[in-house]
Amino acid sequence: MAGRRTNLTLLVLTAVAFVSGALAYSAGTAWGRPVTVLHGVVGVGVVLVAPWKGLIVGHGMRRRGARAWASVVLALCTIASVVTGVLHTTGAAVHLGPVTAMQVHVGAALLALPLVIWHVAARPARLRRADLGRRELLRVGGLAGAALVAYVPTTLLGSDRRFTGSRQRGTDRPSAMPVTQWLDDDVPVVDTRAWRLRVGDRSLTYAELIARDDRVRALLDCTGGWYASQHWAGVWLEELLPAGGRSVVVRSLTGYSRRFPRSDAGRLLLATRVAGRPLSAGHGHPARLVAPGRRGFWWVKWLDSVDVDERPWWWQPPFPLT
Ligand SMILES: Nc1nc2c(c(=O)[nH]1)N[C@H]1C(S)=C(S)[C@@H](COP(=O)(O)O)O[C@H]1N2
Ligand SMILES: [Mo]
Repeated sequence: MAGRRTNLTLLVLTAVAFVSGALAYSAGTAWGRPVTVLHGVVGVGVVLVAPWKGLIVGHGMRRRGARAWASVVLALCTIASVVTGVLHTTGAAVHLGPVTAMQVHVGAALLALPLVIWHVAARPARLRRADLGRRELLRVGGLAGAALVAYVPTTLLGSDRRFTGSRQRGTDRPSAMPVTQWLDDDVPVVDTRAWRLRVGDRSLTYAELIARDDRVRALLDCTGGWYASQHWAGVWLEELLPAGGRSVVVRSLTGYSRRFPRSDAGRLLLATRVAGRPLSAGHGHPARLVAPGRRGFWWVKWLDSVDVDERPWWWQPPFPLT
């Protein structure tokens, strides 16, 4: 493979890896499966193209010497991301000391992102008409086929996983379910006698909420790579909301918040209990949101307020920032 074609192929693979990775993080329901598979296949594709890239890098290093440090960091990030992707997928090592393989996977990719942009801007690969011809399509098809074939065994090794890539931990045993924060929230200690949940201009006490007994069995699937299914109880959000509005914003005492379509309120449970017992501090005491079909980061813990307004639900960062 010529150098220019190798670089173009890697660029396309990298772009698809970033987009499918971000989409796989958003996916909660079964439409996500092809996205996760695509993400894995693209990762294998990067590994297959790596030897050719190695040749190009060898030439470049001899010419540029020490100035190539940013490229070295980019290469290390890419290797770290691919290796941890394989470790998580196959289950070979889900934990790496204090961090998970998944955290390193995403962290390395996020670190690589600005470097990729810099790298492409510094050495733009020009597209030629022949790049979209029959021969190139055959070549790309061959690469895709080989990547797919190589990807299948890794999914068999990791066959106890959900389609999102997550492994079961603590189903029907809330005490065995991990306590997870998106980034840097601390578990707050809440005095339920003083605590109030504000919903619009209503103020609800803990006693009022725990008296409700709407139930749902729902599966929490954290992007950190685990999932658990539990029996949750509380009150459907719809029962508490005023009519109208386009979206509902659910806020935590910590400031963490997510916005939902108003039409989802009938499927969102404001939970005070799990497996028949009040929530533990770590799992959201006094009350948390249960958002069936959505990834864990939507399940706001330690509720403080709920408001309806006219903004569209997507008027928020795609992922939380705290
Ligand atoms: N307030 C608040 N709620 C939060 C988070 C957070 O950081 N802060 N993390 C979310 C994420 S990423 C997940 S996976 C679930 C984890 O719920 P658990 O700790 O009860 O397992 O809580 C969600 N709710
Ligand atoms: Mo999560």
